[in-house]
Amino acid sequence: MTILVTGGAGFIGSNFIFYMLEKHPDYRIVCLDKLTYAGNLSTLAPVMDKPNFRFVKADICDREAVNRLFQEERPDMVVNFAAESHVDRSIDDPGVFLQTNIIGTATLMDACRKFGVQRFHQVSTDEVYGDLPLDRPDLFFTEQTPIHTSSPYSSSKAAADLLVLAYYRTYGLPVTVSRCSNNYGPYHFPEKLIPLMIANALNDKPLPVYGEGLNVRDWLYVEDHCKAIDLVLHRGRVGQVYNIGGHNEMRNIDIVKMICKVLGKPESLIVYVTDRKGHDLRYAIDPTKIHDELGWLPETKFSDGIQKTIQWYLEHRDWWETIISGEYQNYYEKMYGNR
Ligand code: NAD
Ligand code: TDX
Repeated sequence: MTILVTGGAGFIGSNFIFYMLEKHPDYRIVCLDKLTYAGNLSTLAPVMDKPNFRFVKADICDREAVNRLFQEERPDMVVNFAAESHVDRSIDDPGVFLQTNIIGTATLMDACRKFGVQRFHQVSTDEVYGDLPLDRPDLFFTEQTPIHTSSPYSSSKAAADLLVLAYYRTYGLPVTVSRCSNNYGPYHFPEKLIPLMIANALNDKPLPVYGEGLNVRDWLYVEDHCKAIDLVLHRGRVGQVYNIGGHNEMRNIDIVKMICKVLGKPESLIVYVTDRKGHDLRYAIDPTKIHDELGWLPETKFSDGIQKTIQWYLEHRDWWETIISGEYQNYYEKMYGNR
């Protein structure tokens, strides 16, 4: 079994590669990644020398490079993590989101049609459903919830989902789609809420909370997401969408205060800054389908997962300090300088 993992030098893709090489030592894993600002080859150092792992630097939009790789490797399955993934960047400059997230997905699927695969799996997001009101805790996103996006990022992911389902219906491509809630864990890029707050707190820098910090996200430990994708690949029904989430809703402000507490930092570091444009209020996944059909349940409790994550950032200071000392400083100044 050869699995092509795109975007494997990023946060979730790298965790997925580690998980799959451990769980299925007889599989060959080929990682295709463009190494954008979010991709980090050093993350994959622990597996780089494994005989059943190969890394290829390429853009999923590059039809020639993608076809060449399919010709060489003839993957049985493709798992597409490659994407521009940060909402704030999509608000600042949507173009590359449309290119990578939509055109890139189509390019990969065209190669799948040309060479034939057992499965094309699209890693999607709960953000395609838009948001839920804060005063209706009884409402959740199911697979039947209409697509209703807010940001250029989520719109590009929704467009990709629609294309994936269209390739199933029109060409019979054996696809699956998973829509997961917010992940956290090791190798999370420090532009995102949890790693940003950990890194800033460790450096005694202000902790920028958007608006009043009352927006709610449904947090899942990254390894639980990887396990769910593995299950969908092996036992999921072709043509189906599976929601993934662990009923772990938290307000942003409570997360930030928890990080302060664990690190022994004062809450006076918190600053309330101008809200994100179009900021989604609440995400909450109903995971009944993946539980009933595939027996998936989240295994890591948030209180344990956040401890493990903070510990990881304490022990891997080099990894994130290298990132935040480079080009990231210009990004940070642009996003937060005048906020
Ligand atoms: P990330 O930004 O950490 O990693 C993205 C990876 O894709 C990077 O390694 C980057 O170099 C690569 N990439 C970007 N453009 C590329 C291109 N054109 N060609 C090849 N590689 C390219 O993202 P992440 O948080 O790991 O998210 C992975 C996937 O999971 C995305 O599709 C995202 O939409 C989805 N998702 C993320 C979350 C979350 O909480 N992070 C939740 C649900 C779904
Ligand atoms: O500095 C910040 N301050 C702040 O208050 C940042 C970076 C974020 N926030 C808020 C905005 C959100 O309400 O925290 C919440 C989480 O923000 P992000 O980490 O940017 O994640 P989100 O916008 O929820 O999107 C994430 O989950 C779904 C991923 O980045 C997406 O790739 C995934 O699809």
